[in-house]
Amino acid sequence: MKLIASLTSPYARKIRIAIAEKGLTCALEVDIPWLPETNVPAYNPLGKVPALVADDGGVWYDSPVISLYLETLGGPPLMPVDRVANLPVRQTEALADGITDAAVTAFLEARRPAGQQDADTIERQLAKIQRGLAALEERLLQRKGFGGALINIADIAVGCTLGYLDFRFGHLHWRTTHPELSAWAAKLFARPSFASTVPPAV
Ligand SMILES: N[C@@H](CCC(=O)N[C@@H](CS)C(=O)NCC(=O)O)C(=O)O
Repeated sequence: MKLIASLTSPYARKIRIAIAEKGLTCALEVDIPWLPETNVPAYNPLGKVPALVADDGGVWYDSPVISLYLETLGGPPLMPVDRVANLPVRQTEALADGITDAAVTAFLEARRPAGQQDADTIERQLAKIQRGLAALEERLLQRKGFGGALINIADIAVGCTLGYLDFRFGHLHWRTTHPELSAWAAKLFARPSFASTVPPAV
């Protein structure tokens, strides 16, 4: 099995952590989809990481689908088998991924030359991040979709979202305004799967 990933992608980090938590063996092929020489479109027509090449040659993307595929391979389950019990877990995962989408969009917009940036786009994405964080804090207070004693895919997705905010949006100081998430993330970030996948400073 081979994972096509960049080391800074929060979605790819989600899968790297899921693979580690499940104790699966997987080669890592580092590929940066923004570079002209990227090979990512050969695996994923959308040109995005992560993509996973299974041992049977099948290729899977995007990160929620790869997570589902990993569940078929054994190891500790990261989502409930029961479809009804699975819904709040996948909802929390989708909320976290959506915050990441907004953060990535805002980051890319803010990286454009000053005269070409659209302040409204950045503002709109930042509002999504703030509303999303408030919703995550509330869901965590209600323990909705989070794993509790056993880590699940929603925990991993939320951790990768918060890790991405640390990486690109340190100035938002999400810990100050979200104490429940802050205390919860401190324990999560100490796990070897998280500690070993912190994005490199670039
Ligand atoms: N929904 C996708 C998002 C993947 C994604 O947007 N990855 C970014 C890296 S952080 C990417 O490859 N972007 C390249 C591009 O958009 O061309 C997932 O969960 O896997």
